[in-house]
Amino acid sequence: SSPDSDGGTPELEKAGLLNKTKIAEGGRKLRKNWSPSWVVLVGNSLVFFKDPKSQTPSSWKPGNSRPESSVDLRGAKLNWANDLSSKKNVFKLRTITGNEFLLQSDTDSLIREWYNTIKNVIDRLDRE
Ligand code: I3P
Repeated sequence: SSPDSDGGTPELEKAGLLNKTKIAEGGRKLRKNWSPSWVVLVGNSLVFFKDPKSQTPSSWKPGNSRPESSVDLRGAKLNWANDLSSKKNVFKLRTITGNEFLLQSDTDSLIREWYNTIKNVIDRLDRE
């Protein structure tokens, strides 16, 4: 059965530090503002926290820190987007509500892992 088939706590799939910028809100283009973000993939959601390095150690314990924002992956689209940035290793996540994010890491293996993991969740939700 799937990890959350009993309606219990969703399984944490992945967490780590990525560079992030939002580039659209409800289809409306935004000015880029790149910043490091602690990204957590849990259940059907991608959850963004402030960069833990910019906070005191006690303020970023999982139960303790409030997410900055969270993205529902159901119906989302994921695409490599190296044409949308001068940075390398960039992908774009577009939610069903027309919010668009770029996520980036200088580490090739790390960004590929994130891309594949998010893609798997989106594909699983598409099949439901
Ligand atoms: C933006 C900033 C971004 C850059 C963006 C610039 O300038 O340098 O880092 O995106 O390029 O407009 P500002 O700080 O003045 O807003 P990338 O790093 O992703 O290239 P863009 O306008 O070509 O997207």
